[in-house]
Amino acid sequence: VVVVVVVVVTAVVLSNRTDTFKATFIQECERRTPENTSTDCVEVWSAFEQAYVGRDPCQVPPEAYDHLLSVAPPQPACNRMLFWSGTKEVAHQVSEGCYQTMEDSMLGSVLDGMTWCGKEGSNETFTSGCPGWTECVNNPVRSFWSRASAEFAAVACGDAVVLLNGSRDTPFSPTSIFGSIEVKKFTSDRMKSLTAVLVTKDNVLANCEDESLKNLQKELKPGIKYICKEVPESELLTCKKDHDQTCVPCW
Ligand code: N1C
Repeated sequence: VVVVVVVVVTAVVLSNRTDTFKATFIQECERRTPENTSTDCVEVWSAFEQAYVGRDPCQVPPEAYDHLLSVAPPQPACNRMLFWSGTKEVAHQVSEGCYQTMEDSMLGSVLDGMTWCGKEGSNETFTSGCPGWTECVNNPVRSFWSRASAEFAAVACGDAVVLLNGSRDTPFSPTSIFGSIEVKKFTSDRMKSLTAVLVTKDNVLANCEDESLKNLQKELKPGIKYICKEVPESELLTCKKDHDQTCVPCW
């Protein structure tokens, strides 16, 4: 009897794990999808779980999400695209209501802050005990952000912005998603310019003359204009507050 109870309870707990994550995913997807579009959130969910369910969580490459990205591609907003690296919090404070970050896309908003993975021989989605960001390269979470960011950058158009961290030694890090993936996906037929905003806190460690920014410039295709500005974080936030919802650029 005890064994049966344990087995049943375990099964219920396990399926609840998948169920909660799935329910949240579909609910968020529906909340974020305008009614007049053809997006079917149940279909989006199955495209999503197909990427990692039943697989070794260290063997999920970015391409596993190809189908998902074709079912739910990010929509570009020309002249309002905002990228970031090492500045996630301030980037979202500044972009709110005005600029589009990856997290403003449907998939980005649904999955931001989430952890998920599968297991060989199981059809469950696990939300704990999953490999960390650097534990293995091909983990489900890292591969998702790599693949989705590539798509987001590939459709970027007009004048785009990236907020980089000027309180770091290397504001443009070649191993970051921005440095290793997004920059390489920008195309000059769509994108006119990239403004790199070096956001600094109390300790200013880098300015627009920084070596790492020369590499950023080199990575940009000819035809994409490069602009660099140094702006203290406090100034950005004050400006945002003063011009709330009018969307004047604060750099
Ligand atoms: O590696 P990063 O920054 O350069 O990645 C940021 C860059 C942004 O421009 C986004 O478009 O790549 C995209 N992106 C996300 O949108 C995102 N949301 C949440 C990349 N990573 C994202 N995360 C988590 O932030 C992710 O799980 C990982 O742990 C960090 C990467 O942040 P970073 O090093 O500051």
